[in-house]
Amino acid sequence: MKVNLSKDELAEMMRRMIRIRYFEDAAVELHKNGEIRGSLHTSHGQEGEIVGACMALRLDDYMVGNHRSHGHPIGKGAKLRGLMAELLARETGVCRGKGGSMHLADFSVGSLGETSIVGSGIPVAAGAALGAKMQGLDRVSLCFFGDGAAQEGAFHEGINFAAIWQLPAIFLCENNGYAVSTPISKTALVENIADRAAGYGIPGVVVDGQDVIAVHEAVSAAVQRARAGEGPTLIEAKTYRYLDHAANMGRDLKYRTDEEIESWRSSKDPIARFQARMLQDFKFEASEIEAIDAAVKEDVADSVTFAKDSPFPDPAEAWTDVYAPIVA
Ligand SMILES: Cc1ncc(C[n+]2csc(CCOP(=O)(O)OP(=O)(O)O)c2C)c(N)n1
Ligand SMILES: [Mg+2]
Repeated sequence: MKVNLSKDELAEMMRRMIRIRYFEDAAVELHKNGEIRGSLHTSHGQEGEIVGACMALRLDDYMVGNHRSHGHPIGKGAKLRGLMAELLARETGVCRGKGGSMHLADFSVGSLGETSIVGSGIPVAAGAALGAKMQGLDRVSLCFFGDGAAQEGAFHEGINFAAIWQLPAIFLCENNGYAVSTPISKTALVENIADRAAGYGIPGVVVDGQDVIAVHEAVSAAVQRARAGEGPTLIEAKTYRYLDHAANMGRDLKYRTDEEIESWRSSKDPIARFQARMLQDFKFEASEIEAIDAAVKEDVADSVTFAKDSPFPDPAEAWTDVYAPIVA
């Protein structure tokens, strides 16, 4: 589906991709210093599919992430201060410092949350889509999950449920080729995860995840179908993560070569590719892109200052906001 994007929308695509990249660059540094505790999964290399998908959604549409999900709320339009404060476990974080890197949720942009349980977001997204349908809202629900998650039982149950109820859901598999150190060739015999859509009676689409516009067009078509009451779509974005599975996790496993990583970085980087198109096809001036870049750098630096200046949560409130109140 061809989408006519305005110059402002194209600029916004670039802005959101580099917001993710610089935000995560900063997070990696903070993790190295020991200021961010616990594990940190980054999406360097995957910014194209994240932003292409999120920008096909409305602000009030739902989005569910996974363990590698700093980029998803940023792609959906979240402000950086609350996200960075959450990574640094501060009271001003989007989950008041009690969630951390793997549990960002920002309801103000429809980001329903993330969990570290691989595959668990798929039924949650189906549930959000069911809720929208039952309430007569024309919202859609998009779930990001990895190629590893596509091998979990929750994938089958969540997608089949959404299919039989014709729910307004989009299931977006971020196929980055690996689940930690296990290549997709060892976990699935089908060539494409999207081929499995046929088993649920829904459309399956494969898209180049390094091409932000191609992803945007594929997801826009799925959103249109979903809003029209025609049910879910399974989209597989072929992509790649540049860094280790998580910070300090997996470097010694030697499951992929430096050459492989370098070839994706040098010839398929979603930001560099889109920047080239902005200059050649969309007639941006280099100075316009530089201005976006400089503003994002400032915004990321501001989020770090804000987070560091914020207090930690009061230990007396350890249980506040953790459980939903029981309604009799
Ligand atoms: C149910 C479950 N099984 C195993 C794990 C351990 N684990 C964490 S991330 C991960 C790999 C997930 O791979 P994929 O879904 O491809 O996402 P990616 O990390 O590549 O983005 C695994 C196995 C887990 N957190 N939850
Ligand atoms: Mg993966």
